[in-house]
Amino acid sequence: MKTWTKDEIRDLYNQPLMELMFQAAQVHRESFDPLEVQVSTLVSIKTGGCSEDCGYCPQAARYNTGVNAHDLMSLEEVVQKGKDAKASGSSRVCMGASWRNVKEDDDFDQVLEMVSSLNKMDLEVCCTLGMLTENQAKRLADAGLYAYNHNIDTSEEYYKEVISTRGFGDRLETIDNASKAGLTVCSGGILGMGEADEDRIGMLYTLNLMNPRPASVPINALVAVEGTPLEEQHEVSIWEMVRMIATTRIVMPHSYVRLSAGRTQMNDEGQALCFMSGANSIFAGEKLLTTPNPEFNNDMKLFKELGIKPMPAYKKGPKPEIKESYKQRSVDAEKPKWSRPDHKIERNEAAKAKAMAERKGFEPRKVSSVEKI
Ligand code: SAM
Ligand code: DTB
Ligand code: SF4
Repeated sequence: MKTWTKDEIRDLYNQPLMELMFQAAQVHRESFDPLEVQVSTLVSIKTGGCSEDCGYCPQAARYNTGVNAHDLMSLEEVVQKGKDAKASGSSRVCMGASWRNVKEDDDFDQVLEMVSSLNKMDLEVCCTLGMLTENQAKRLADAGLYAYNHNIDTSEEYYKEVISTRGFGDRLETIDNASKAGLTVCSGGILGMGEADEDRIGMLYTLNLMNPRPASVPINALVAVEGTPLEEQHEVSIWEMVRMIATTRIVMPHSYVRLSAGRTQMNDEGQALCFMSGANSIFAGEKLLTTPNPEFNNDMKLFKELGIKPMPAYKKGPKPEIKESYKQRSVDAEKPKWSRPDHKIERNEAAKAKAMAERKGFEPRKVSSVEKI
């Protein structure tokens, strides 16, 4: 498989858009049926109260975003969400938790039960739980997990301008841990955080160097949430999304390219251009993790108009077998040493100060799951 240099990716990215789209559409047809799009449902199994300072994220406890925080969902509730997702045509469920990293505790044991229950329903199961060790990844794989989502978000250089509480290197290590445990990796990023074209190119360069490459690459448009440091960012234009999706498709021809957050900002025609340019996966359902998403019926109407069908589960790999060993807590010999660079990012500090001022005089939110900041 071709590994692209940064110069080559830049040349691709900077082509006239019409040419880029045409090439991407051709490449798409070589590895995928362009009339099939994977439909995945997000379930926020633990919401808000997060210790991190990710500048884009409404779930960071330090910003005042009005997110309805809750502790870990019950197994029954997740099973019901899985049934609903399947009934509406999703072949994949992605469970998200607002954690910095996984810990070997009762909550993780419960997540493992959720994974095995959804696997038994023949759904492709994905999790996004923050940083994780190889042993933790192995337990997830044994429980029947198919994919692990862990975004690098942007280039290594721009990452420092968005997040101060964890390092880019730790993201790469987690991705490596997931791969070593046999999980497929879902990793991509966000457009519209103030990054330059060069950062988008740099992000694709890093993803293309991974071995194995991510099986799926989510391209999110920032959902600018009030109270976050990035609340005033301008919406990403549809042309930027199409350019990024087409370049991603050409650089990683065998990966699913996921048209992820930000679809409520796009019209049907814009989304059709994204599918034409190689996007072949979406998150469906009226909510992403905490922010709105287009209504399911609208998506199905658009699919019908375009002649697209939802893709069945396990099209690219076998369903993982469940191994009872997932129940055994690993005495994590390699105690994770995740870094905390803790440099200062002005806009993150300003958003935190604003939140503290706004909360003054009010009862602090009673959320037992709020982690120590
Ligand atoms: N806490 C875990 C972590 O950070 O890896 C998992 C959940 S986190 C919400 C998953 C991903 O959602 C982030 O890596 C980021 O790429 C994306 N995301 C979060 N907030 C977003 C926003 N406002 N707009 C677009 N994408 C967002
Ligand atoms: C991904 O790349 N995007 C999804 C999923 N992977 C976990 C999350 C989008 C979150 C958008 C903001 C929110 O709803 O909180
Ligand atoms: Fe949001 Fe995940 Fe960052 Fe926490 S670690 S603030 S949930 S993106």
